[in-house]
Amino acid sequence: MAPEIKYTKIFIDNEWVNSKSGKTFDTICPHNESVIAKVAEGDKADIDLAVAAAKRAFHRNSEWRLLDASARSRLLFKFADLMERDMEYLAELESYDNGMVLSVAKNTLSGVGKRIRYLASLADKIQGDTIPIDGDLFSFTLKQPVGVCGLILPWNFPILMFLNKVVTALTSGCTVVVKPAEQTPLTALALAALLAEAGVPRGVVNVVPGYGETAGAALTLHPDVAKISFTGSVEVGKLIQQAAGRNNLKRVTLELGGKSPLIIMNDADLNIAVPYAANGVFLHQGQICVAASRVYVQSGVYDKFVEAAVQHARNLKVGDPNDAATNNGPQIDETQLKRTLEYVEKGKNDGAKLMTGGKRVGNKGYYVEPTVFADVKDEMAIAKDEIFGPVQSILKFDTLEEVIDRANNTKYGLAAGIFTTSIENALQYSKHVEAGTVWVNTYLMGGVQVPFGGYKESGVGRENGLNAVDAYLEVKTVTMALSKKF
Ligand code: TXE
Repeated sequence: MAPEIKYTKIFIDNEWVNSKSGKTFDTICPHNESVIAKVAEGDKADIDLAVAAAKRAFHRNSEWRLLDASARSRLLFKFADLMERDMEYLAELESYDNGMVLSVAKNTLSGVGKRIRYLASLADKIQGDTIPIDGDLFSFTLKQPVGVCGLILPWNFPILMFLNKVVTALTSGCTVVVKPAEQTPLTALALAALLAEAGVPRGVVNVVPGYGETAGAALTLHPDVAKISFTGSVEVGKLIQQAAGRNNLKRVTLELGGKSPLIIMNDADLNIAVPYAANGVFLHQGQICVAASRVYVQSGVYDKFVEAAVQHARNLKVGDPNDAATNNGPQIDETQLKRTLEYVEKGKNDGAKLMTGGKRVGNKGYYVEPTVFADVKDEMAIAKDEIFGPVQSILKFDTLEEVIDRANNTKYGLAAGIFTTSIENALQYSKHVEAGTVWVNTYLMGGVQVPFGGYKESGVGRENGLNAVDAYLEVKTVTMALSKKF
């Protein structure tokens, strides 16, 4: 049975409102292409109202600004409790709106309490320094929240992305306006309701569903927004930096795409490497920014690896996200379905060997077969571009030296992996590969405790880890004259 849809309006000042224009947009179920709900379509006028609310809530005398830092933590701990209470419902809603396989949604959500509590616990550890400045002076620093933050979310992991950004911003003492992706607005609205239930004061969290070119762009151009944190495509990431440069030099954190190289050495244990490589690119139908979308296999194990990878892909069951036996659900929308199938055609035309998959499954819902290409060459589109679909591209290499250069020959730098039993190989690769995350003999293993972000065009800044809050803080130096040396 479909989960109940409780919230479809814009959330401003802890109230549910229609869009100023009265417009709505459809959110579509990727499994069967049905309209799940009509959602209020925010644009510039609604963003203006939401930013004004967030600005009021950030006033120095507001309830939010006068809260003790430890009280901010406690409030977010309460939010974690509420999320855990509603875990089943939220997983079902995420799966319904996004097409995420239900077991994957449940698995993703099983760690959210820990994630929120880790980030929230940083609130009263935000400390400045006292500094031994020259002269009869005393200097100290204050770390202060940057102000109103615009948080623009992608559709691939809507709940997780909401938490990484919103919880960190609130922990830092900022107020926020969230613009969820137009494909997946529902869970962000459900989480806003839980934050209000946890006791977040009016205006601290505002959620405005709508399109990127309207609502999203208005947020990036708003003079009262001090910072944008964005996860999405490189193209839009660049637009956001340009927008920041054109108006008030907003602080910008960007988590963008990738074309992550996974290296399989001759000495790797293939029993482990094959399933990790497959999971790395097929989990969530390949709609993962760190997807292992270039698999470089050393010549000594190349044929064996390809054979096992093809077998693995063929065993994956594509189907209804609610079915317990399903491994792969649908792509998010028709655009991503077409994009994936177009890349399959490009791969074939460029001369890569299609080993399995490559076709749409059925004609309702945006399903694609898990696809494996062998004999892929570095210059082919399927080796260069982020496909964001279930397409494994396998390339051959001879030496570690050679493959490090090839792995780095990309505009991206989000993640990388290596399977090897040699510590030497692992360390050389980890040092020289240009990527924000490197996995050794594993893949996709993450945690809120570790920093996450990209080199090169994969992004700017880091999320998570002990320094997660830094991206939402300004450092203020205070210097005082004293009558004698302090
Ligand atoms: O991303 P967009 P799309 C990559 C992936 C995918 C491609 C396109 O390769 O195939 O991007 O996906 C908002 N000003 N990733 O089109 O457009 C938009 O409304 C302000 C990687 O969905 O970048 C949505 O909320 N905002 C990725 C968000 O940006 C704008 C996750 C992302 O949408 C805007 C998703 C504008 N001008 C896609 N235009 C990852 N890094 O995990 C759009 N938006």
